[in-house]
Amino acid sequence: MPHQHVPLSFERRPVEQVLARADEFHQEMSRRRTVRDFSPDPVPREVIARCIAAAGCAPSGANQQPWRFIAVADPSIKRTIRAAAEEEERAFYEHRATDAWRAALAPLGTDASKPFLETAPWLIVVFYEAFGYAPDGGREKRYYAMDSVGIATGFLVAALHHAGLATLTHTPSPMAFLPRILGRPDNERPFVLLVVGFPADGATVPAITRKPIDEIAVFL
Ligand code: IYR
Repeated sequence: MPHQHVPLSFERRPVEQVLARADEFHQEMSRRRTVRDFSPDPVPREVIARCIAAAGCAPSGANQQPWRFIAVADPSIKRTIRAAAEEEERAFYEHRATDAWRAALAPLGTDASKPFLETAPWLIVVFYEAFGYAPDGGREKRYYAMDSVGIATGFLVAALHHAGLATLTHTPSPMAFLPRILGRPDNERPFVLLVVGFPADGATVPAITRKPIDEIAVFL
C-alpha cells in the first residue's frame, strides 16, 4: 500500500509564547490531584465523550489505536464493580500486600472500602487490545499496545482535569472481574479504572509533594 501523506496542520508560535504556554500547562497540571472523595453530582455524557476523544488522539504503535474506553454511569453496573473490587481489595489488604507495600500505601490512607465506585457519576474502564481480529476472523498482532494505552490514559487524565473534573486512577488487582462484568471480548485486557466526577464538598487529599525538576530530569 503506498503512503498517503497530507500537509501538517501546525501553528508555529514565537518562542516566548511557547515558554509561556509550557509554564501555564505545568501550572494547570500541578493542580491535578488524585481524589478519593467524590460528589454524586452528575457530569454530562458529552463531557466524558469529548475527553475520551482527546485520549484517542494519543500516538500508538503502528497507529493501531489499541484502546477501548468503557464509560459506566449505570448505577447497577457500578454497584457490581464496587462489590467485585472490594472483594479483591480485601484480599489485597488482608493477605496479598507485602509489609513493604502496606507501608508505602500508609501515607495515602487507602483501605479496601471503595464507596467512590458507586458515588462518582462515571467510571471509565480503559482496556488495551492484546491482539486484534482481522475481517476474516484471524488474529492480528498489536504493537506496543500497553505502552500506547498508557499514553492515551495520560491524555485522558489530563483532558478530564483540564475540563474541570477530578479523577482517581484505580487499579484493583487482579482486574479479571472487569472484562467479565462489562462483557468485553477476549482480545481486550483491563488496563486501569478511572473514577471521574466532581470532588465532594470539603474533600481532602494527602499532603504530598512532587519531585523537583532536577530530580526527575537530566539535561545533557
Ligand atoms: N489497589 C489498592 C491498593 C493501592 C495500590 C497502590 I500502588 C496505590 O497507589 C493505591 C492503592 C487500592 O486501590 O486500595
